[in-house]
Amino acid sequence: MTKNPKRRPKIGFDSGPAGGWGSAKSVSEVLLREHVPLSGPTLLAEQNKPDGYMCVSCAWAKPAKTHPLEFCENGAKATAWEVTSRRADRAFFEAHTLAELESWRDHDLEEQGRLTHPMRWDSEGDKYVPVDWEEAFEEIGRELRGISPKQAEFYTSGRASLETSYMYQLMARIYGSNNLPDSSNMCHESSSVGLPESIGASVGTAILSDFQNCDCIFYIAQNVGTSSPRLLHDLQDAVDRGVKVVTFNLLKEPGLERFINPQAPSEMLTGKETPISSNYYQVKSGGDIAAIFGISKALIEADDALHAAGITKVSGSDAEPDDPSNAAAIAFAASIAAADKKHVLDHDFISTHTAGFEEFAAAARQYQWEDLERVSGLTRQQMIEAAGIYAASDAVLIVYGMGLTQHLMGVENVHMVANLALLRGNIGKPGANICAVRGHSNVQGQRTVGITEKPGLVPLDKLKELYKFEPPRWEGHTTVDTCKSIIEGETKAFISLGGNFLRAAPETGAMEAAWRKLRLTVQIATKLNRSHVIHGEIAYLLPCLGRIEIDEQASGPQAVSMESSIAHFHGSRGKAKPASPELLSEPAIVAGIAKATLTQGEVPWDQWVGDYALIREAIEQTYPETFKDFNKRLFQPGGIPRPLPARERKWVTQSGKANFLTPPRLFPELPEEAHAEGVLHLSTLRSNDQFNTTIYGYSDRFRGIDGTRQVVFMNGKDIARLGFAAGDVVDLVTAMESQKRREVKGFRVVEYQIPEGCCAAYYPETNPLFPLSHHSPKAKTPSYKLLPVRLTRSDRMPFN
Ligand SMILES: Nc1nc2c(c(=O)[nH]1)N[C@H]1C(S)=C(S)[C@@H](COP(=O)(O)OP(=O)(O)OC[C@H]3O[C@@H](n4cnc5c(=O)[nH]c(N)nc54)[C@H](O)[C@@H]3O)O[C@H]1N2
Ligand SMILES: Nc1nc2c(c(=O)[nH]1)N[C@H]1C(S)=C(S)[C@@H](COP(=O)(O)OP(=O)(O)OC[C@H]3O[C@@H](n4cnc5c(=O)[nH]c(N)nc54)[C@H](O)[C@@H]3O)O[C@H]1N2
Ligand SMILES: [Mo]
Repeated sequence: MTKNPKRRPKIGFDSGPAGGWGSAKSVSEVLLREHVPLSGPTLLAEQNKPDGYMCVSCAWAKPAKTHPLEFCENGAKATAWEVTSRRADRAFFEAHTLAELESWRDHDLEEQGRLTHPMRWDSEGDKYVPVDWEEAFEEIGRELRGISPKQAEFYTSGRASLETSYMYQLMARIYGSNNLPDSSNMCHESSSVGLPESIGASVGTAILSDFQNCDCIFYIAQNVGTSSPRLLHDLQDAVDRGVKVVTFNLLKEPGLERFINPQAPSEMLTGKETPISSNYYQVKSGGDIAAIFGISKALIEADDALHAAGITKVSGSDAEPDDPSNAAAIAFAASIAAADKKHVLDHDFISTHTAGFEEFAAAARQYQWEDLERVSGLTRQQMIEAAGIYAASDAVLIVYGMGLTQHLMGVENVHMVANLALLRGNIGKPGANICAVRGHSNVQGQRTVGITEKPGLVPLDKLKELYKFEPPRWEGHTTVDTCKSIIEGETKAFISLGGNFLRAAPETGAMEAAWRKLRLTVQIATKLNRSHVIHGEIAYLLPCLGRIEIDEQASGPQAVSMESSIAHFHGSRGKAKPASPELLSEPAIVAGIAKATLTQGEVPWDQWVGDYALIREAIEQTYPETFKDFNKRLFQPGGIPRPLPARERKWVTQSGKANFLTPPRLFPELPEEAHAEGVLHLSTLRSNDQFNTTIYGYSDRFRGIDGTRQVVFMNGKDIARLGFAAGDVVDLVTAMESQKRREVKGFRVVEYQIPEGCCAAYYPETNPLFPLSHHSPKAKTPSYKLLPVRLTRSDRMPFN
């Protein structure tokens, strides 16, 4: 087992810019540590190239004209992690019981390397022992046939290809289940619910050229340097053109402040940094609705003032609003006028294209600045300043991430993003759109080909016609519903296409206990994780090929495909030698389970596995408009654009218009105990040395942390007010639903630039704190970015 890092934790060092030598060093460290074969660097050169493989890390776009090396620090780490020469092989599983492995850390489990052979848990020795593939499929099929389809869950992490995902959802539906929870339920589900209501689009509307055509970017709640570093190139290019990047984030994130392009030798040698954010507003956790209301209020009241003065078209310094009661609005209107702008709001757009403006405007006018300031954590001046930049720009691109979606009011956050865009027609024109930055590399695409618990989103009649079966029409389980059903003992079987559900989901304590009572757990995976070492009565661990590996089938080496954050489909060809000859591809494993389980439906499973082009044909038949000429265009440079009606200002909503949707309040209602003295709002985050529950290492160089992940970032005033000092060790206790104690122990206090009343710590170490009920009521996305907690002095030293 990998030993605990012996180096002493280092905290608070200067992190340096995003990219730069820190990034280069971090990449070379991981290549060495993972004993990546010499072909590794050559492999990296193929990443995200038109005919290469799609990165297995994030979902950022693959451009038509690529950089010489189209990968980033985290893409390189993810590649090294997959093509590592380390192996969790027969000898490893012979040497360790699962009871022993349960005490290992996330990092140490995955660090053992790639899984090499199919396994079944042996209860006598408490070990995973080798099993024959066919035997495994046969027993899984028998078990699934023995329960009601409602008692089975088919989870997907967002990495599986379009081809595998299409097969997987088809298998689940022919079996009779819509229980298709997926990682996006915990991620961008608030967008999947909120954007259709606002603008009739289930995904963001931005494409890469919007970065080239915008004259301003509002960058909200996304940590680009860590989570999607390749996007930094697009931001850098925009900044070089003079585009303002206006950032709203809970933390001061160094990756959002400055960047050195690690692929530009001159920048590396001279240390030339590009400042990313022109304006950086630190909002409180959950403060974005108030912040955007503040900006909207400034805009709407300035517009009102101009109208009151009879000035609808402003030019030069004619703007002399005659209602002196609102000095700020007047000053603001004058500044707009000085900038020679025609209007503050785009009234033509609002009247032609939208509904609900009056209600929204009335709410914005009504909110008091003091309330907006208190909830957002920003000053009135800051909100007016941001509004001024917004109004002075012709094409504003709004980019956002998890800091908006993972909230009780995540859907309302997304509505507010759309409201802001609609005020000035910032949607459906070059440079102006909404960019929802996705996480997993195919999480968006899986939804596109039918991975969803919502039957209304799938062309069920088409599936029925093509495959001759009666699809289930009932609403399936989201991840939160799945957790509930597992905890209540309703669920009997959990099939997992990748991922680490037990670590990623909330309510870890109750989930781990209930997980052991499942009748059947089947894990299709590349590396060992905690969702495998804790397991059901009958447990299979089925190793699969990774996307970077050559996938040889009857018709030759296969390609697969995915959808990027900007709704383009791309082909991907594996280039590396498989980690073990005993691995099967994901499509082959899904087909194996399907054939052993299903008693109805006509699907050519074997032909599909022999030639993935046939699966793509089936996808095209199911979704003819979205996947027109799919096979022919698979490797088209820049990808196949998916139709996005909202980009053309076609609003596929009930009203046929884009809707201003007014949130009922500024901030979520929390139980009374959450307002008690000493309670802080915890936001859970990622470091740049992890990919979700995959922990590459213990360094977060951006935030100046090395050698530990057991830290809690706090405002200096809160540290003092609560009687702590930086470096103290504390426990975190959930300050809601306290009849059940939820706590995590041994976290070092780190002073950080974070608003008072808020604190932050890493996920997944903090997941035991989250009550299952603590999620957006509409999207069921857990509120991972705001949980009331208390801090108490710890009797436990940090684990690492
Ligand atoms: N290196 C790395 N890359 C990744 C991943 C990873 O784990 N590691 N995960 C992938 C996945 S699945 C996803 S979904 C994406 C996630 O990528 P992000 O969307 O960047 O998600 P987080 O890292 O959780 O951080 C969210 C950011 O929101 C800020 N924030 C938190 N709460 C609030 C709030 O209430 N308001 C505002 N305005 N800001 C807030 C935090 O300070 C943080 O900067 O990244 C993907 N890429
Ligand atoms: N507290 C808190 N919790 C969160 C979040 C948060 O911000 N805070 N973020 C949420 C978000 S945004 C997400 S997306 C989820 C992530 O939840 P998941 O997607 O379930 O988790 P991952 O950590 O991405 O899964 C890692 C595992 O996937 C397997 N794997 C890797 N590559 C492959 C492959 O090619 N094929 C197969 N079959 N398996 C593979 C490996 O075995 C690895 O151990 O977590 C959520 N949980
Ligand atoms: Mo995600």
